[in-house]
Amino acid sequence: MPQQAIADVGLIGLAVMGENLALNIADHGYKVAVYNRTTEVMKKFIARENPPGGLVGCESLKEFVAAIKKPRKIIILVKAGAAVDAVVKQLIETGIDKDDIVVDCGNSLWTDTIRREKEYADKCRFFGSGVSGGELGARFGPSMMPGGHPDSWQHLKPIWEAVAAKVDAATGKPLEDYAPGKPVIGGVPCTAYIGPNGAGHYVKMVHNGIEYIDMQLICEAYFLMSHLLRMPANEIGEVFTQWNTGELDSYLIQITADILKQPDPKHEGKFFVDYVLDTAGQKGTGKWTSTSALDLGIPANAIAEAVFARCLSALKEERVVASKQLKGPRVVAYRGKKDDLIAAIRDALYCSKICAYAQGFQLMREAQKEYNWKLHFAEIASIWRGGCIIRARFLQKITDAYTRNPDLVNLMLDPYFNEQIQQAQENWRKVVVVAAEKGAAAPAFMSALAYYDGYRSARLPANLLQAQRDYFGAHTYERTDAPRGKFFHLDWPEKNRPQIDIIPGSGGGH
Ligand code: 2AM
Repeated sequence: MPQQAIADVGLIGLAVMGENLALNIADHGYKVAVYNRTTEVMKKFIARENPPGGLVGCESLKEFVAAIKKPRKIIILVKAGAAVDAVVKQLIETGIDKDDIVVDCGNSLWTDTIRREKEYADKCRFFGSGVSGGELGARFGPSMMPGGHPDSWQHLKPIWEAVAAKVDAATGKPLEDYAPGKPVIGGVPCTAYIGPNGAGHYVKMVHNGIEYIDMQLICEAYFLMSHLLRMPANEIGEVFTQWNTGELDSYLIQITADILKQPDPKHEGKFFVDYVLDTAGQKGTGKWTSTSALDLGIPANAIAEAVFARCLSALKEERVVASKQLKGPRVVAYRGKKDDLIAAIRDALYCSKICAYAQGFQLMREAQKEYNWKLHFAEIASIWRGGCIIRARFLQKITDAYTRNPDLVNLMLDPYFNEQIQQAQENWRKVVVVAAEKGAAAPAFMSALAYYDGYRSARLPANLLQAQRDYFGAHTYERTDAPRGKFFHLDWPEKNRPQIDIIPGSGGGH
């Protein structure tokens, strides 16, 4: 049992992310006090993993609090939701100080972080930090998105910068030389102060929303190659390996190539992926991103489509029944040149990915207005270059785009990305046409294209929509021949009006 404050930092919650982050921090020369509600878990961890003196195992919160140097820096890595509040309250009851910094590193809802910072303000300095990179990221370098009071950040910064993933300063490529006890030296850390209160958790949530659509797009590319070209998994894996040498170079493409080439452990000569049931789970961050987009009125339709694609996949039994009753085109196989379609699918994936990121960044732009943050988009893109699940060569290009123009309204309007879409859009359209013609579901490719075409339309059919709203609900409309902000209502012919009571201005809520 530690007798005095010897630890530089404390960490509560020794599930795999917590354990790995503690080891990562210890690798950088910090002494970490660790505590877990179930003491046995902590004891096993210490017995298995105590790097030379780096961890201080604590059996009680009292011991834990006493072991940490003041002002204490306490990281919480427990399940998002009620457990975070439970732990903070226990720490307060145990006796932490008002200027101790309590950092929630879980996937918390940003509004909870805003609420917690206020709620615990007279008891401690509550801080929220997104952490991305899965188990391996936590162990050897995640991307970290800290949000809270800037004074608290000054205390955390050296630790965050030490443990975060590193990228090469010149190329932006991740420096991934993983070895326990031998942290990567040099490079630019994948962490930067995001903003006050819930900003870090918000940006982490959008990161996850983008991750949803990134994964869905890859899955659609695989699906089209598999269904239209009848390619076996390993051959598709080779295509992904090839794609990973160009603009699409990314962690998700790389692991997809590995997964597709993986033999099945139970069936000789068969591929693992063919035995995985096609129903996707989700933990909610994609839904949160989409809900936030709906709340803020931002058309993040491709991100939402990725969430719905998971929902649709989960209706496995219904789909099996429907597959026998709802008929599609008779001929499914593609009759054109295989290599041409593969190249077109690559372009569809690339263009859709640009749209997906455009939506994610547009959403953050709107959120910063709502919550009074000043987000630094080049920096956000730059800290996603390494450590996190969406790390990709592409993120250097986004960093460059927002460095060129920090006020860029939409990523697609950046000259580089505009040019990229121009070069690839014919193929993108071809893939959407082929998928529709052959009856192969490619919702994210299609939805991203609809976003692109909608965004570049100076005139959309909302003129008719607004006229409809005025007709049945007296919702008023603006005119093309009058200044913006001036609203009109037409006295529609009485005989055509529905027989309902209309309260002007409130309408039927449609
Ligand atoms: P446990 O080992 O005692 O279950 C992920 O669930 C991590 O969060 C685990 O370390 C778990 O501890 C911890 N955890 C979950 N709910 C908690 C709570 N209400 N209080 C403290 N720790 C909790």
